[in-house]
Formats: sequence, C-alpha cells, structure tokens
Amino acid sequence: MAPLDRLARLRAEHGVELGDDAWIALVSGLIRDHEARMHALVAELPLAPESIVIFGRPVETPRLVSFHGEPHARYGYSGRVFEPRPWTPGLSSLRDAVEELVGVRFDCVLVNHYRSGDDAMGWHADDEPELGPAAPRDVLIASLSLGAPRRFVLRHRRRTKERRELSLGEGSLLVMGGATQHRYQHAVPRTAKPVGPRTNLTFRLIRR
Ligand SMILES: O=C(O)CCC(=O)C(=O)O
Repeated sequence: MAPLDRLARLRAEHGVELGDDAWIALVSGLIRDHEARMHALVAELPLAPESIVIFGRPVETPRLVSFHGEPHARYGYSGRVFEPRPWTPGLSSLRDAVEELVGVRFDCVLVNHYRSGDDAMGWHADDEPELGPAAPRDVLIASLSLGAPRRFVLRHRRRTKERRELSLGEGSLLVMGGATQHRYQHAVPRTAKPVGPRTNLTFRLIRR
C-alpha cells in the first residue's frame, strides 16, 4: 500500500476528528513486547534530565530525555536547540514499526522516560516552525508509549478549554495530525497514584 494510503486508512479506521482541521488516531497494543523494549531503551540511551528555560529561568525537566535523528534534524524547544544523537538499534526498530503502520519515515524522535508518577510533562504544543512547511497548522506526530499507562490530556486553546483524556502506554500509538498542535495543548500530569515507569517516543519530521 502506498504511504499516503496507509495514513488515510489509519485515520479512517482509528481517527477521531476534533474539529477545526485537528485529528488524532489511537492504536492500542502496537508493540506487544513493550516492557522489554522499554528496558532495552533505558539500557541503550543516554537518558538524563535536560536543562530547559521556562519563564526566563533554567530548570531541569522532571523526566529523563534523549533526542535522536538524522544529522539535519536540529530541534529547538523551551529555549534550547537540541542536536540529534544517532539512531540506535532499539530506536530504529521502533521507527520501522511506526512507519509500517503510518506510512511515514520520521527523521527524528524525542524520547521521554517517566520514572514514576512524580515525573511529568507540562502543558505545551509541538508547534515549532521546523516541524514542517505548514507548521503549526499541519503537523504530523506519532507518539509511541511503552511501559505503564499514564493519563494524557488534550485541552483546546480557546477560552472554554474543553478537554479530552486518553490513557497512553503498553505499546500504544497516538498519531496527532492536521491542526492538533495549533488548536490544542497537551500534558502528562503528575500523579500520586503508584505507577510504573513509562517511556514515550514522539517521532517527528523536521524540515530540511
Ligand atoms: O509522554 C507523552 O505522552 C507526551 C510527550 C510529549 O508531549 C512530547 O514529547 O512533546
């Protein structure tokens, strides 16, 4: 099947239209041996807290981070520019599995590892201009989650801030497309519930 057909089929079979050209698609259990894959990545990647700038002040991310991709895929967010580290065998094999389903060969991946419920991701959108010629109105992101499920919340940017909540983990793939990054922000909130570790990989395309 041609790559564009695969994306269209994924959207038709698993998509949820959010309105205003925003859409998401969720596929459960894409990676069956997700726990083993997560442990292999933790051993393979130089995961560490990243220093970012929030409200003009440097802070460490409350999670471990590693960014990988093709040499051109430099990526700026939260006041920093990140140079890609090379693909590793574990990341390449997960990229292949995502490409098989989505029909797109992503050129970089941001890996976030949440050690416990204390680790989290604050409200933001992946709306940086390098995420494509039509960013942020048309951005494609494939977000693969290994390990324990965590609450993932989308909130509309308009004043009403309507929300959608998903549980992401256990090898699930969330694809966010169209104007989702333009219309919505997302977060993985902290939780006091005991939760196991989780690794999230957001595969992205960086404009050359
Ligand atoms: O861990 C997640 O599911 C979200 C990751 C995320 O928001 C990001 O990488 O921008």
